[in-house]
Amino acid sequence: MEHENDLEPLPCDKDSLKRSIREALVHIVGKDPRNATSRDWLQAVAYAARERIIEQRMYTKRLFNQEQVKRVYYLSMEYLIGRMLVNHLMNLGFYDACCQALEEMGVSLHEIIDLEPDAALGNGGLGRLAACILDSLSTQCLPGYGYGIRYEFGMFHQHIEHGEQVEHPDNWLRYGNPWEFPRPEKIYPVHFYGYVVEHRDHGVVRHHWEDGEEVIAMAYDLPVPGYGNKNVNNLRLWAAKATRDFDLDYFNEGDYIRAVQEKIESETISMVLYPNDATAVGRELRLKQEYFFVSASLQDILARHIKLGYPITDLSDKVAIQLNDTHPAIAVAELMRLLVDQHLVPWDRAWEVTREVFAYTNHTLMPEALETWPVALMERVLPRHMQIIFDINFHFLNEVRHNFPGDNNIVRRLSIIDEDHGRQVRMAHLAVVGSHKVNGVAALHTELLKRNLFRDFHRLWPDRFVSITNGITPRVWLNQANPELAQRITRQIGADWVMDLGRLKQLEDCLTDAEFLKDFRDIKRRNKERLAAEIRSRLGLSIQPEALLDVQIKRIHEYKRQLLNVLHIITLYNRIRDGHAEGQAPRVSLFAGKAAPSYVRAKQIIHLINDVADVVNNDPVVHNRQQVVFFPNYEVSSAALIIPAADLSEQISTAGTEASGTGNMKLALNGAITIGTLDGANIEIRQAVGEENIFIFGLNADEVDRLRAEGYRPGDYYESNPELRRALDMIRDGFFSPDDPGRYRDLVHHLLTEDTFMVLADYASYIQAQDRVDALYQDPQAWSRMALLNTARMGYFSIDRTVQEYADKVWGVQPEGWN
Ligand code: 26V
Repeated sequence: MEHENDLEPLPCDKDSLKRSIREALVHIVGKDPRNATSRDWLQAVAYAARERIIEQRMYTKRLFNQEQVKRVYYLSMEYLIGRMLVNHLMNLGFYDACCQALEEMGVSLHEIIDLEPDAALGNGGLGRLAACILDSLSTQCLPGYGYGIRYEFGMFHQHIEHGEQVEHPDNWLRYGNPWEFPRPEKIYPVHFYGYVVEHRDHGVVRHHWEDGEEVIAMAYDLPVPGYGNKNVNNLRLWAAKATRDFDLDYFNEGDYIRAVQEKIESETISMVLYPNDATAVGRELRLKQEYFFVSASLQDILARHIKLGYPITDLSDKVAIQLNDTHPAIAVAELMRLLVDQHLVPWDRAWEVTREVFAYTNHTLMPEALETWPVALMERVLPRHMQIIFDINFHFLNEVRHNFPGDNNIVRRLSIIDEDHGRQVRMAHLAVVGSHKVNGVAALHTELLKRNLFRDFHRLWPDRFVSITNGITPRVWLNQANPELAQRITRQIGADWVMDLGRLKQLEDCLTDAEFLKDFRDIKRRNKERLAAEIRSRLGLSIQPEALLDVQIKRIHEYKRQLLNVLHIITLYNRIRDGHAEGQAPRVSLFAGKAAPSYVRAKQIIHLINDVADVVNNDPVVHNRQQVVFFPNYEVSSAALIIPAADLSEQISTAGTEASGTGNMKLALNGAITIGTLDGANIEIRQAVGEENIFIFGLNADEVDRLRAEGYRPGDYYESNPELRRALDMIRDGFFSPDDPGRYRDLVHHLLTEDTFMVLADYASYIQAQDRVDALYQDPQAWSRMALLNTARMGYFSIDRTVQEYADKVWGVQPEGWN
């Protein structure tokens, strides 16, 4: 593939990096090295890295084209990729050289790392999973492309003011983004509104979508380097641009301001990430965002396919598309439109191709998260798609009738159109019908999908459903986040674990190695000190590094039950004040997480945590025996700081509600012990680490269902458990909110009467489990042995295993050369 115009690959030794950094500083950033700021140096280093990355991207692309590979496209509204500098330097293998190069120029890499803003283009688990999958696709040399939206504003910044969450815009592009390559020539029109005209062409009915508005999608490429190889994949994010900079009609009429206003309105499509996690929003702008990035991505995928000379009807030989939840599910109708209306493929053949191409991952069972769009809205915004969905549904329901003759109820239940709630398009149904595989993200989750949400679909097409348990990337969540532990492990068992996490099993041999165990403990301690320093500088609070660090870090949601944790904290507090906690280990309870701005009860939970923290942290009676921290603005970079320091991992959702969880895996990998329910991937974590190495409590999913069916009465638990009653009374009566004693009356009332997520039912069992945690922590040897076993047994939860399962069971793609 050599060509006379090819470059000499840029060398990656220290001196070459030094030269590149200095040149970038002067030529690109435009600064004199004598008075460059830390941020200028950060930009310069990023440019030096990206020069090398983009070369490898070019060769990767050539190789994939030449080898005529099948590509997998991941369609996701969210990518929580966080900071990129350390990741890229480590994956490319010149982190150390870069560190030295900078040092010789009088700059500390460590000091500039924190200046990089997080790319927070996602809400939580779903977005972070997408980022881990991209890392794995590149690392495993799989031809994988991400497609998403280049939000101008990502996840909001959370400030805590007087104990309450306040949202601030995330202007992450303020200083520019050195990792992205704008592609002003990669543009596609995306159409909205208008109407459909039918006409006949040699006896065939054709559809024309006319009038309405057009927005331009422009590509920005973020190269995704693999670890330890030369493979660099691509994440393509779309930004909305006005079709013409100004609408000439208005312009000519002299209405200059109106012309500019329309430009701005069309560009709002990619302006902001919806900050909802687990509640569908049903707003027109959200639908437009979904269609905008799906349409651009599919046009781009088809253009590549055709440019490479492949016939359109062979699409599924060369293309697999994964739908990350239903957010991109309109792709099913869009691909049908492109095939039938634009490429004139007959309907039946187009439908075969479509189903072979798509697969759909479901990430939640929460009913309020299921996306539905009013037929009237869809008809107005996407008139041709609404027709196509009706046609898909017509053919599909015929198949249902054929399979279940005379059963009209099943037809109604399976229909893509929900007729019972004012005619809505059920996006999950469209996704299932239009895919050849549907997967849940953990074993229990897939079982519950088959049993509940997709019960009828499972009866119809049992083979369509597969379970693929989530995973996490060891590159980010151990190698980068916990460098000391990573190096110590490498010294013990070699470096292969970074790409083959199962190797950590060998650490079991160290259970009796006093020196290794001591190092393991000391590293945890230093990670806590690092976190403590950050907490001191952010919050002015000094936490005890010898205390048990108990963390619950995730979105704030009732189903995740931060309230259960708070009830335990209050119980401990009461025991200390009563003098009933003499032998108790000192404990720091740390929370971090954002609430959806419109989710009133979740915001109240944040307020309560901060109110309880205020009381506990300022009570001289508990001095240093118990502390409570709300760590503000949880994001990928704060996760990387907190996780390596944690002792105890709170995974306490009501059984049957958390699809998988991935924080549970990150924490266990870093030697935190889990206290959790039999929910999501916790079940598989228990299986992996052994039930003696995890603290399981509470009702299981079947018991939750049974109790609910029998008639759950939370008041009974309140009446019969004095410690629970006392804690709830204190919250209700204003003990933690003396300035506003009624603040939590409604919250407690809800717990006593409805308690949707059965906090009270699991309280007693949770407290007992916490007592066992406390007892174990008193025995540092036993604790670190158990912690080490958690680290050693996390191999299964590598994202590389997850991605291999997708590649084999769903996509039919293979690794392609390079190593
Ligand atoms: C829904 C919506 C509705 C429209 C507005 C924006 C929006 C954003 C996100 C969602 C659903 C989020 C679902 C989600 O994040 N699920 C999490 O997925 C993780 C990865 O599979 C899994 O580990 C978590 O258990 C699951 O909660």
